[in-house]
Amino acid sequence: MPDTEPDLATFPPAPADGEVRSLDALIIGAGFAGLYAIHLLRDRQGLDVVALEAASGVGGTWYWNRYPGARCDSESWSYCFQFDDDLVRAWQWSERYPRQPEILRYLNHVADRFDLRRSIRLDTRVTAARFDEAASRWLVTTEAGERYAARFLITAVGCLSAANIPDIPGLEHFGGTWVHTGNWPEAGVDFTGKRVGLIGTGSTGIQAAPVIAAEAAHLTVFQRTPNYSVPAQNHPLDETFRNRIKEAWPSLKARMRSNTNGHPYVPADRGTFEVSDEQRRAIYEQAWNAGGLSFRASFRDMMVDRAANDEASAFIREKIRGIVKDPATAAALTAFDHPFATKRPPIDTEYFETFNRDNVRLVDIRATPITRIVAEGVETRAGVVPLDIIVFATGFDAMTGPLLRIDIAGRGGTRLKDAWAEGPRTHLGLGVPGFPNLFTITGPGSPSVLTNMPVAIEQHVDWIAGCIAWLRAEGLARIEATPDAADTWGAHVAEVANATLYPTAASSWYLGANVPGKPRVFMPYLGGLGRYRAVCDTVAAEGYRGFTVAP
Ligand code: NA7
Repeated sequence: MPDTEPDLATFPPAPADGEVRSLDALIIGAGFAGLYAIHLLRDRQGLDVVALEAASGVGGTWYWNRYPGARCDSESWSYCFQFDDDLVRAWQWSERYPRQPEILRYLNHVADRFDLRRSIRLDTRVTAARFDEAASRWLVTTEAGERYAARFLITAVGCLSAANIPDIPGLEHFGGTWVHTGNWPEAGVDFTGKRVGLIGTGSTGIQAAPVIAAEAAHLTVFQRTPNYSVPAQNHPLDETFRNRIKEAWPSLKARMRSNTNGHPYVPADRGTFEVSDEQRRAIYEQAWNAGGLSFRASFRDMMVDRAANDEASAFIREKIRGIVKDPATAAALTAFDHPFATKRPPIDTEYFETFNRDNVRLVDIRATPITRIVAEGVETRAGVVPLDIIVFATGFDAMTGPLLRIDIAGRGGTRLKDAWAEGPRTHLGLGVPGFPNLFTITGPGSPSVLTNMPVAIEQHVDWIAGCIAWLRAEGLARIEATPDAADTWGAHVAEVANATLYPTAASSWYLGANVPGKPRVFMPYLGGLGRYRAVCDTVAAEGYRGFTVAP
């Protein structure tokens, strides 16, 4: 439910039957990345640009993820566009962590404020893109058969937009309703009086469980991997706080742009064992009470030293055991198999407290695996759990999934899915060898999901727009990442990851390990957004080192 209904009359018209609509740049997606790309390329460079968006409204992730409890884990006032100070001043965030409808309202506001809708075709899913070498153009086809030819193809498809629906036998026989959180119906789902099964305990499941439990007759949470979570400590924002942020904005913005993570908090520069046991405990307590993702920034070695990480883990385990009253449930919730934060750590609002409710039960599917879905509900080795609704909070085919679900063919007809059969291969997560003039916003190999996303997105779009402006100024028609540059960058991404604890989490989506058959490659770049920005700037300043260009 976009809060502002789009005005259909202002839409770019569909190409007529048989027509191939010619463009300077075609953008796939109208979330944060697509919206900003339209603004920069159309309004600052005067390019003929269209964005094609599969959804019926703008917003990307925030259009689709309408599940109960959906919220951002970055602080509202930092999770926004920074390119326009007037926009920053104009928008009032109501809570520390914004709910999905508020972010969607914000993105609709941005679309209106910058008059972006006239360049967006909604309900238009891109199915294929093929590079025409003779004309140096991308030929793009949509599900409805519309055709476009564009000099530049820019994917703004998001990192977490290809829903992962597990292949559990028997789903088609289920007598109730099932839904995936990343594809939530606009009309909502009424849980009143219903027996609900929630499969998955990542960030999404952990946000949804307390809200569903409060509405449903009964909730069964099916947990495969116990997850650490730190309280969000969400609260409303008042005028005084908002004014303080606005006054300090120039320095906060500079910090977010130069920081490792794009967030406003700075990771502490102290080692876990450089302080006394009492001091360490006090620091964890303070971080727990402050809440949010910054818990992992309370010591500099938490993500590189197993013993340091174990200390943080032990603290969180103890906290959870202090909340959950039933000892068996508490034990199942804290039987962690990976170091803290090596899988994306959720932040929650009363997730663990939810298991103290009479109408909530945890089923540990490591102990009693799901065998199949039957008409009455979910069958595990311990018997059938009768259900009216199954909610799949089972995540996404992350980072590469949204790109590979489009049939993209580059030079010589090489398909992206073949080029990436062993895992993604990119230069800076921005360009792909063999795929000229294709730019991947927050693609695999860029810091993306390990940062505050809008900051990473702006950096990418700024760089892409700068590159396109340079190509045009130089009279160049093509740019393409070299295989050597992609291999060198890929090796660097792996080397940086391997120096941390992140790759030790066996089932992490950062590694592609949540999707059966997906190559195990650590996809996001862990070198930090500030450092990455400097690398990208140097590449540009040196005439796009690692890319070849052609007239
Ligand atoms: P996640 O973090 O990938 O979590 C998915 C959850 O679903 C996780 O607990 C998985 O268990 C579970 N899962 C996945 N497949 C299955 C099957 N087949 N059976 C049982 N359980 C399964 O996705 P989210 O949507 O929560 O979060 C995605 C990101 O959005 C998040 O990290 C933030 O960046 C925002 P597993 O751990 O794989 O054993």
